[in-house]
Amino acid sequence: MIKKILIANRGEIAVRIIRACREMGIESVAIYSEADRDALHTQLADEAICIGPAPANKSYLCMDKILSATLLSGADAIHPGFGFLSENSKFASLCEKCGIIFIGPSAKVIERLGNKQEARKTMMKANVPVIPGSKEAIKSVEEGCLIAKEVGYPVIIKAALGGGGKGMREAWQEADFEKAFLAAAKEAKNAFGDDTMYIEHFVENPRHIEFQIVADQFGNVIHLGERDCSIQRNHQKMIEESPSIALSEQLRKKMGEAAVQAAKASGYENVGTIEFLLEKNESFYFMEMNTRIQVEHPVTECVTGMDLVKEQIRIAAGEKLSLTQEEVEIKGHSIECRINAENPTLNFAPSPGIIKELHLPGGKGVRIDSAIYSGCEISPYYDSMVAKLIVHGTNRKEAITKMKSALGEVIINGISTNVDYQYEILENKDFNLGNIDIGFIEKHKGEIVCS
Ligand code: MV4
Repeated sequence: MIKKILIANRGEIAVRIIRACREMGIESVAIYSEADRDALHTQLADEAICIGPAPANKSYLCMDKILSATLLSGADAIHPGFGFLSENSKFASLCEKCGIIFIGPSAKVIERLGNKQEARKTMMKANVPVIPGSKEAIKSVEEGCLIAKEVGYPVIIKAALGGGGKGMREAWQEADFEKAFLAAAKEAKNAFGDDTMYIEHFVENPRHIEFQIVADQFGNVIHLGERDCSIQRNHQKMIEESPSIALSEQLRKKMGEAAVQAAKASGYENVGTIEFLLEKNESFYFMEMNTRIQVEHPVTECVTGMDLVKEQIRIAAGEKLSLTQEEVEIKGHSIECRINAENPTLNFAPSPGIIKELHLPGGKGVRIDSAIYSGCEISPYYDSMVAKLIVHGTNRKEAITKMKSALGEVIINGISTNVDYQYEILENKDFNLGNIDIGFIEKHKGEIVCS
């Protein structure tokens, strides 16, 4: 039994978790920084504890302060949300040592999957398709150069501890290899304190398709279908949808089985996401596994009718999965637009400030996950995502229409947002045809101008 949960996060995801707790009759404890005294999550939780100054490394990333707050409040468990400490194996391990339930997989599993090179090896052993590339970590530029030739150009050099695009370089021919390798390794050493590198063949113009999996403590694993997250800019996703129109029922089954296999092979527990690259010829490859609840989880909730945050809590409390794979039914089509405090006409520069006037849409099949309110301040210290607008329609066309209608209603005055930019994407011909891949934003930057 879990009676009280400390939420080690802020913003909309903290609010999302507080709501799940309330519905389940579980007490919630918020932590907040000095910049978040008036934040919605601080106000909505049953209790709130200030844990330090605005910079995240003085508050939301301080493991000792968060563990002290948990023990002080008498919470049984910590929900880490996403970002911050959510995929930090040391934090999960400290929770375990303090007798606090970490709502997520074990520290060991987080660590193993956090090393992308190790994860690759685990997947190869489990017969999950991986991108052709090096079998082991690269020991020198010379060795890397030989392996790149074997793998075949273009190649991509990646940091074992990377992710989100850091410590990563493409090399299109042998003459570029050394420079790319050294640059990637240097960036990795700076960002992660480790420059273990590996090489993969560079997949051109793929889609980013990810599968939601759910695993209990008894080895039961199911998948909840996929999300197409190809619409992104600088590794920041902008629009996510489920299902992906690129998948036939047959391909969905094949990729879903690979995702379940991936989770089983890594001893996974709780909810997680298997990221794949999907080529036009339907070849797909494991890229990495995310060991947290994700920003875009609501689109999966819309099409499956499940509550993934409640499922996380039930699993952490030792309950069995509430359904079997056969009972999972994908209904209709869901799209999420991330609304950010940023200025698309100034190269998406962050736009912090006070929201002077606010109107958010509603109605059938329209969902808002947000922590903003009229008069609230968007702090420059944290992520610029201020709301998620999620719609659910009977098919993709209806979902797009609904999203345009909902975006058209949004009023957020006082700061700049990407709402108009999102609207333009939804009007784009290729988007409507489903002609999308990870290069979409770059390819259409001349047409989607937001003037
Ligand atoms: C790749 C790739 C093409 N080929 N690996 C980007 C972030 C990191 N998770 C891995 N990434 C990529 N790995 C191979 N072998 C292209 C990307 C990539 C990407 C992947 C998913 C979504 C958006 C992306 C944007 C640029 C590059």
